[in-house]
Amino acid sequence: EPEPDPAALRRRAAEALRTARARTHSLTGCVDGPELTAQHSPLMSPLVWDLAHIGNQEEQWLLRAVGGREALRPEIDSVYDAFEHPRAERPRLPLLAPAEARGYVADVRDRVLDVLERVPLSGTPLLAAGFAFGMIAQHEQQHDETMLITHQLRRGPAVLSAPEPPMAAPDTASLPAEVRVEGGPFTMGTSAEPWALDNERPAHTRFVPAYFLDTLPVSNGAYLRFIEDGGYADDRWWLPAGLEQVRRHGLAAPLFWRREGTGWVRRRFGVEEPVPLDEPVLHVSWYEAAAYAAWAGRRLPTEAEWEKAARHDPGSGRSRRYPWGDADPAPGLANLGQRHLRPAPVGAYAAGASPLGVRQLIGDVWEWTSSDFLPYPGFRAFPYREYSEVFFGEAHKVLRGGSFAVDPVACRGTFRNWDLPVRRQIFAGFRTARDAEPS
Ligand code: AVJ
Ligand code: FE
Repeated sequence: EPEPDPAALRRRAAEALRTARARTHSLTGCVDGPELTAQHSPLMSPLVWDLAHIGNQEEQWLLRAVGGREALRPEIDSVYDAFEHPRAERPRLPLLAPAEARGYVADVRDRVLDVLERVPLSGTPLLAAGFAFGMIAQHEQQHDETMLITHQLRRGPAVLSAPEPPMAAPDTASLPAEVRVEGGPFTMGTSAEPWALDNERPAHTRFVPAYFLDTLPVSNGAYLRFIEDGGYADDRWWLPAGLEQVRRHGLAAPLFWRREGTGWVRRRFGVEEPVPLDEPVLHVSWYEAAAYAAWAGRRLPTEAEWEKAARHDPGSGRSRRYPWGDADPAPGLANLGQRHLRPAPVGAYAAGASPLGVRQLIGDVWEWTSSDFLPYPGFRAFPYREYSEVFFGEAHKVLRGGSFAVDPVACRGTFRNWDLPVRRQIFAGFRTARDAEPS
C-alpha cells in the first residue's frame, strides 16, 4: 500500500469530524431546551449530557493528549465521565445548559481543527494515520446512535423524518434461505485498518467448522410466526434468565410493538404504523433472538461465523473489509448513517451482498451473535482500558454489522459492538445459523 498522503489524511479526519458534528446538531437541534435536559428514559442520558460528553471526550483526547494544549474546562471532566455517573443519575448532575453545551463543543472543535493542521499524523500510535481523530469521530457517531435511541424512546409527536430506504431486490423471493460456508481457517480481526479500535485487533487465524447461515436477517413476518406459535409462553425455547425477563416484564413481542385488534402496530420515532412484515425484526433482546432461533431449530451464529461470512472471500482466501470487497460503504451498498430512519426490507442491497450471496450483513440492524465479548489473542488496550477492556467477559454479548443508525466511520467487517443480553432499545435484530456437519 502507498504511504497515506498527510494532506489527504487531514482532509479525511476533518471530514469525519464534520460529518459527526452535523449529525449531532440535527439530533439536538430538533427539540427545544426542556426536551434536551429531560430524561426520556431511565435507560438513557438527557440529550444535553451526550452533547457535552462528546465535546469533553474530544477535549481530553484531541486538545490535551494529542495537541498538548491547556485544558479548556477541566472542572467538568467528572460530570461527563460515564463511569462515575450511571445514566439514571445524569439528569441530577450540574450539567451545562443547552446553549452553554453548544458553545463548549464549538470551542473545542475550533481548537481541534487547529491542532489537526499542526500535528504530524505519524510517529506515535495515537497520531499514526490520524488514529485519535478517527477514534473521536467514531465516538461522536456512537453517541449519535445513542441519541437516536433516546429519540425512539421519547414520547410525543415526531420531530425526525427521512426518506424511505430502497425496496427489496426483485430476486428476493427466489433466494435460497441459507448459504453453506465451508469449514477452514480465515483471518479474523485486523492489524491494517488504520482507524480500527483496540478490540478489533490484531488480525489472527481462526478455524471455523462448516456451517449454514441465513441469507437474510430474520423478518418481522418470521418473528410473528414465533409469537403466534406461543413462543413467548413456551419454556423450551428460553434460557432461564431470558424466561425470567419475559415473566417479570410480561414480554410478548419486540419493544415498541402493541397489539391492535388481531394484528400488531409499532411506534417508530413518534409515529405508529402496522408492523411491516418484510422488515428485519428490531428491538429484540439477545434472549429473544436465541429463543426464536431455538424455536426454528437453529441457533445464533458465533461472532467468528458472522465475520467469516462477512469478510472471507472463498475465491482469493483473503479477508476483505466488507462483504462486497474493500471499497468504503456507499448508499447503494448498505443502509448506514441515519440516511433512513428504518431498516430496508429483507432482500434489499443486492449490490452489498457477500461472495456467497449473504445480504445486509452491514447496515440495517445490528446482529446479535452467540458470543461473549472477549479479547482477541494478542489484544492490547489502546488508548484507554475503559473503551473495551473493562467490558470483556460473560456479561456482554457481541453484536455485528451496524444498523441504519450508525455512520460508516464506526462500521466495518471487523467492528465489534457489545451489550447486555437483556437490552432491547438498541437497533438490534439477528439472523440464524446451524452446523453443517452433525457434531
Ligand atoms: C461500543 C456502543 C457499547 O455506547 O457504550 C461510547 C461506545 N464508548 N462512549 C457505548 C462508547 C464510550 C459504547 N458501545
Ligand atoms: Fe462516550
